Amino acid sequence: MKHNIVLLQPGIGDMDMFRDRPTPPLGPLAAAAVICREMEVRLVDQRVERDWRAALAAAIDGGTVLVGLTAMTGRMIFHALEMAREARRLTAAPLVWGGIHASLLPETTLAHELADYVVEGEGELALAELARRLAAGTDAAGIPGVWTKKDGLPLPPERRDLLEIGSLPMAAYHLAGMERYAQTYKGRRMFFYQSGRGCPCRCAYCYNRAYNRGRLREKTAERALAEIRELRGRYDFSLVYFLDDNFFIDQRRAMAILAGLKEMGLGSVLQGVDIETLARLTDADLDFLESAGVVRLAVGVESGVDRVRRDVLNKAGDLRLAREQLARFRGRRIDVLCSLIVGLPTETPAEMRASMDFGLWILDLGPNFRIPQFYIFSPYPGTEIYDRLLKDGVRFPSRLEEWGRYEWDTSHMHAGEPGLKDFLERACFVSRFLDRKMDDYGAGSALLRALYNMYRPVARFRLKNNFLRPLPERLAYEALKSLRK
Ligand code: B12
Repeated sequence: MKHNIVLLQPGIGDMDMFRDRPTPPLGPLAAAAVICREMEVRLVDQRVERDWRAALAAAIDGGTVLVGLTAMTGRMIFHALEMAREARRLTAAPLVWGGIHASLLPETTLAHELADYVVEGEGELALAELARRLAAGTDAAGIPGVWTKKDGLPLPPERRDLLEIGSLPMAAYHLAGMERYAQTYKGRRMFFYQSGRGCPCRCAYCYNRAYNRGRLREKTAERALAEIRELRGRYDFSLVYFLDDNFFIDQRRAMAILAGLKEMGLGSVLQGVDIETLARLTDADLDFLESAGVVRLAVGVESGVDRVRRDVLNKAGDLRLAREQLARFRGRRIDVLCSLIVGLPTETPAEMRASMDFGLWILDLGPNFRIPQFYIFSPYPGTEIYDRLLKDGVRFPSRLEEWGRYEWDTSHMHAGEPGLKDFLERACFVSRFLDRKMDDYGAGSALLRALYNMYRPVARFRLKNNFLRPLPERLAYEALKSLRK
C-alpha cells in the first residue's frame, strides 16, 4: 500500500457562527506544502465533513505513516483531542501535533497520551523529514524542531532556524476542496493568503515574540503577486485576505502588492495594522488604498486607556493619535475593524468601562467602523504578559484538556472576582452584536440576520448603560448554537 499522511483540522467553537463558510485550514495546508510533492496527503476537516468520523475512517489505511493535528490555544484543542482519540482507535500510526499551541507548549502537549511527536514552529520542512523517516521505518530522533518521546518523557530537539518563506512552495490549497471555504465579504469571495510571517513589534499580548522570534520574513511583492496570479487561475475570488501578522511593516512592499492587485482587478482585506502605521500613511496613501480596493483594514486598537496601552500592552501611539487616525477613515469606502481587549492584568473596572466606551465611540464614527467584539483578555503562552504572570505565581493549565477549556470569551484572570468575571462575560457576549458582521459575511439565514440587526440597538443600549442583567438573549443564543451543531 502506498504511503500517505492524514492531516486533521479540528473545529474552532462558535467563531464560524458569524461567517458564511469556515476559514480555510491554512496551518495544515501550509505544513503539507513540501511533503505533498512526494507522498499523498489527506485532509479531514471536522468543520466541513457531515460525518467526520466516517471521513477519518476512510482517510486512514495501512499506508498511513502519521496523523497530524493542528490547534491554537483554546477550544480547538478540545476538538483536536476528540479527533486524536478517534484516530488512535483506527490506527497505530503516530499522532503528530503542530500549530501554534503545541509549538508554544511542546512539553505539556507531548505529555499527553494522544501525542507522539510535536513539530515546533513552521511545519513545511520538519513535517516532510518526519514523514520520510517514518515511511522508511528509521529512527525519527534528531530532526530539528521535532520533539520526540522516550519512556513517556519529552525529548527536546535542536531548534530549527526560521524558514525563509520566499523559497518555500505555496500552501497546498489543492488538498482542500477550496469551494467549501469560499468565505465572502459583502458578497465578494475572499481567498486566504499569507505573504509574510512575523512582526518586530513587542506587543506584550502577542505570540510573535516567541513564535516568530520577533523576526519578519516576507515574500517579495513580485513573488506574492505571481502566486496570487496563479491562484486566480485556479480559484474564483475577487478579494485577497492577507493572513500576515503585520502586512504593513514594509510599507513599500505592501503598496507594491496592492498596486499589483489593483492591476489584476482584485481587492483586499488587510490584517494587523497599528495606529502608528496609520499615522505614517499620508492622505494620498489612504486615497490609494481606497482606489486599490482595500475593503477592510483591521486595526489593533486594543485598549481605550493610555496607561493600559502603554504599560500593560506595550503598544505604541496614544489615544489622541488613535482618535485622530481613526477619524481619517470617516466617509471612506474602507471598513475599519478595531479590536479591543478588556480584563487585562491591573486594569480597573473603570478602565474596562473606558475601553468599552471607546469602542462605542469608534462605532459612532460612521457606518464603515466595526468592532468584532470586546475580547476578554486571555494570557496566551509565549507572550510577555503570560511570562510575567507565571513569574508572579499565576497557575496555568497543565494538561491539554484544561487548555481546551481555555476560552477567549471566558475571564481566566478574574476567577477570584466573580462579580467582575460575570460583568466581563456578559459585556463580551453583548458586544458581539454591535456591528454589521452578519451582513458583511452573509452569515446565517435572512431571518437570523434580521434578528441580529434588530438586536443591535439593544446591545448598544445595554453596553452604554451598563444594563447587563438579566440577559435572556444569552440563553437563546446558546440554544441556537446547540441547534446548529
Ligand atoms: C485566520 C486566523 C483565525 C481564524 C481561524 C483559522 C483556522 N482555520 O484555524 C479565526 C478568525 C476563526 C480565528 C479565531 C481566533 N483567533 Co486567530 N488567527 C488567525 C491568523 C490571522 C492566521 C492563522 C493562519 O492561518 N496562519 C497561517 C498558517 C500557515 O500559520 P500557522 O497556523 O502557524 O501554521 C504553520 C505552523 O504552525 C505549522 N503547523 C500548523 N498546523 C500544523 C499541523 C501539523 C501536523 C504540523 C506538523 C505543523 C503545523 O506549520 C504551518 C506552516 O509553517 C493568526 C495570526 C497569524 N498570522 O498566524 C491568528 C491567531 C492564530 N489567532 C489567535 C487568536 C488569539 C484567536 C482568537 C482567540 C480570537 C482573537 N482574539 O483573535 C480566536 C480563537 C478561535 C477559537 N475558538 O479557538 C492567536 C493565537 C494565539 C494562540 N496561542 O493560540 C493568533 C496567533 C493571533 C495573535 N497574534 O495572537 N483566527
